[in-house]
Amino acid sequence: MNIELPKLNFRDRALEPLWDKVVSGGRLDFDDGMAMYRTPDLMTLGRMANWAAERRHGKKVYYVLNRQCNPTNFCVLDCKFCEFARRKGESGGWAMGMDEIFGHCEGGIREIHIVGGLNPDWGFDTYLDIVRQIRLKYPDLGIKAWTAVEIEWFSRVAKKSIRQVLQELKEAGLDMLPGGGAEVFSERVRRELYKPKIGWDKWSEVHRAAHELGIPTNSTMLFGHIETYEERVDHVLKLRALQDEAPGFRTFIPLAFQPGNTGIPVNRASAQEDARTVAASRLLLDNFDHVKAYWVMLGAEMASIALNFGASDMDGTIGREKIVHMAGASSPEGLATDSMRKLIREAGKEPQERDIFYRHVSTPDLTLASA
Ligand code: V47
Repeated sequence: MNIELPKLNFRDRALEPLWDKVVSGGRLDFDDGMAMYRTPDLMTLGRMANWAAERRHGKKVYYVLNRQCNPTNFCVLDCKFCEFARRKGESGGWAMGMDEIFGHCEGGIREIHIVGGLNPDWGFDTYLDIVRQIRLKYPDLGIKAWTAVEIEWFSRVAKKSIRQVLQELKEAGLDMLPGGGAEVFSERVRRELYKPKIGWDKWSEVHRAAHELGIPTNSTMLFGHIETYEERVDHVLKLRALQDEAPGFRTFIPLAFQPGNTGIPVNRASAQEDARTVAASRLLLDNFDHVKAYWVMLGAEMASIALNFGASDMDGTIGREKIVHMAGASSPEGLATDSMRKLIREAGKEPQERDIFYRHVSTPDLTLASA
């Protein structure tokens, strides 16, 4: 899209060569990433990232009428930062039946986002069947389900290759994979906070295989705990390299860590940090369509501000989110469509409803699919 170049008044000279690269279509490197995390000139960084987003999408900011469904929180893993999972026999655990899962798909939504724990009583067939049954009952509903962590575990319990698991899910009606389970790809952080979980090698193997099978995916980064700026930049550059080799990522979603009762120190958590992380990601990820302002973790007001720091997608209306609300997130569990549109307009942008594949859609009765 041809849009006017803003006249930037650099208060930090270190940003000038980055801007020249961005405008001329050049690529930012690791040192540029660090310069963006270190600059005191956050507002200029934001204007650069906003321009990069508007060059792709004009003033449009996307959202989808969706709902999250967490069919089970029983999990064989024990990750320090997770307040959602329960061990078998522990109180506060659940495993939904199909009727309850169908209940999450009602109300005229266009996308269901399904993730849960690794339930030792559910074989791959149960997870596969959830997708198949939703597809049969709701043929037009977009199904975004199971993170790379789940896919890799299915492949081990079912003794099938990752590719085979993904192929079967696709045949059952899966449309795309969500971006969760990535956390931070640093091995140092993984050993400290989520040792039992897969790291970059397996996570990227799953996403690469999905892209090769024509299944689009998202990607995330959990930030604001013990990770360093270097580890954040490295994380994003790994994703960019994978997107070059095997394209298929739709969005990148920086997830602001909610400490809950985990005892993990919150580090560099502030509105400034959120805005900086969104902007730096937008500028580094020159081969990604969208950076998402996930209002559930950023908070609705911060998500609206992030729309001027390079974010071009607000995820969705959601309703019933559990993963971060069990870790004490103070945002509402859902957002009605009119509130979503208002937040986007307040940022000076144009709300654009989408479906799971970012096709433009319009739901006439906006009271439908409210949270
Ligand atoms: O992988 C867990 C994170 C993720 C906490 O693909 C936490 O469109 C903050 O991936 N504080 C799941 N974050 C959510 C996710 C997601 C969300 C929205 C959209 C999409 C998408 C994906 O939530 C987990 C983990 O990184 N998480 N606990 C916590 N205490």
